[in-house]
Amino acid sequence: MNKLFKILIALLVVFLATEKLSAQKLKVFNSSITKKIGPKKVAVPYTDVTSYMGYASPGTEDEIKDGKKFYYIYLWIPVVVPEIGVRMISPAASIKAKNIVQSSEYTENSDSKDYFDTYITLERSNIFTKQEISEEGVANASWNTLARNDDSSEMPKNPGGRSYNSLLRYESNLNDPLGSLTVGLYRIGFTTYKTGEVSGTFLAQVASSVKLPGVGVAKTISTLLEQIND
Ligand SMILES: [Ca+2]
Repeated sequence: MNKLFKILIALLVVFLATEKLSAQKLKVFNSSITKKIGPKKVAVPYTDVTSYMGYASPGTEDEIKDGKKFYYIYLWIPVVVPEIGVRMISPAASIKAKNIVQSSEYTENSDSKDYFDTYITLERSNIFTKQEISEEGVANASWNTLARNDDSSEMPKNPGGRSYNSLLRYESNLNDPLGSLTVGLYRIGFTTYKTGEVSGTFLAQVASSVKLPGVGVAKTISTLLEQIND
């Protein structure tokens, strides 16, 4: 190998490594609230962000809905909130943050290069107290979809260069009993936009402009109960 060729290879490696890093760098999670700084309107970041790192493997979906294989992450919201933000990126971006829930599925598959075109929903149940949360209670609960998102331009592109990652914000609607952000059990539904298998690592974040003391984010009801009954 001649010297020039070696240098070119080295440059290519550096370029690809940088490209991958920049492709997966998450920006601050902004709320829908803005404040005026001089003549500019600037979005105010959420102050409470909980991160969940997971891995979805084909054939382990929780439900097939409208032909899509849906996976759920349960969410306990401990206080009344004005707005909730949810975003998801696949493959999981590496982040430095407080409040990271790392699932065992993620730990076991963190080397995986698989990723999927995310599609997310935020759903609220008719369960409003911790005491009502059980496998059976959740199986019989009714769920109302508050918001959904497929692709968001606010999210980093996937390693293939496509804007396929998801972000949603939902503001509480106090005029609608089904649409207000009360204390209660919620879930983040996720699937892949195209009908097919969901496979790969992901990072999901739940965010609020008010503190969520005792928030819970878990793949299963038993893990959620362990978290919120600590
Ligand atoms: Ca998508």
